[in-house]
Amino acid sequence: VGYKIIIYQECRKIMSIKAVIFDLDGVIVSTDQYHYKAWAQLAYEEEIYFDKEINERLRGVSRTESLEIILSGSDKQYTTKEKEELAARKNRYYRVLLESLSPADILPGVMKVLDSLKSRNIKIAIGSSSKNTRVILNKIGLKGYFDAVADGCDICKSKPDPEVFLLAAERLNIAPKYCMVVEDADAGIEAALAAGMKVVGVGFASANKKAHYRMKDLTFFRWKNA
Ligand code: B16
Ligand code: MG
Repeated sequence: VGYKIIIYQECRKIMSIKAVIFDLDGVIVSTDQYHYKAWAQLAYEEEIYFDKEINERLRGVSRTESLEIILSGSDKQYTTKEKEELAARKNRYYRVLLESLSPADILPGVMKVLDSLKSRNIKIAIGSSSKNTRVILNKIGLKGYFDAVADGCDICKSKPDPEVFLLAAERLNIAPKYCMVVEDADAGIEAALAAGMKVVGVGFASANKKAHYRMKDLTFFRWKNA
């Protein structure tokens, strides 16, 4: 029944899994600062207050929901069409910033964990809210590397809804209870739990006590065969 995994920080906990579903932004690659810059530019142009604390609330949340959070700081009423233009404008700024992305931006410990999973025949997938997932995977040289990709283009309901992770599991043909999610966002932790999956909180979400495992980054992963 898959491999047993012992995670370094909590060696007493052992579990069987057949697949690991990775969030993208903040887990595989650090695009946070690009999202921040692009939203900050938009907020500046629209004369809406925006800071790093507000930005934290956008982590793992879809583009349209992120825009709603930012617009809640404005007195102006925007029409649906105007909101679409704002979201598209932010994405244009973001895509320009993504141009500089390269394999060097893959976060510490990621490649080692991915390779160790592959060598143990544990399936790997991406479960991301981002509609730019394919562009990002391409830029960091991981296009075609995952057994399945489910992203913001495939789903109707963004995290904390479990849809993206359930879709990734379905594409892998593995039952949710055998899947483990790696997430950096509180919304993603909620989504993984709602999907009935195990979840590792990394980075920002390493403070989230609802996660089954928590670690600063993926360099803390340790594996042990069953
Ligand atoms: P896009 P993840 C999420 O990606 C980001 O964390 C979040 O900040 C962003 O708003 C969302 O993707 C949508 O991104 O504008 O590229 O469609 O963390 O779920 O991989
Ligand atoms: Mg994320």
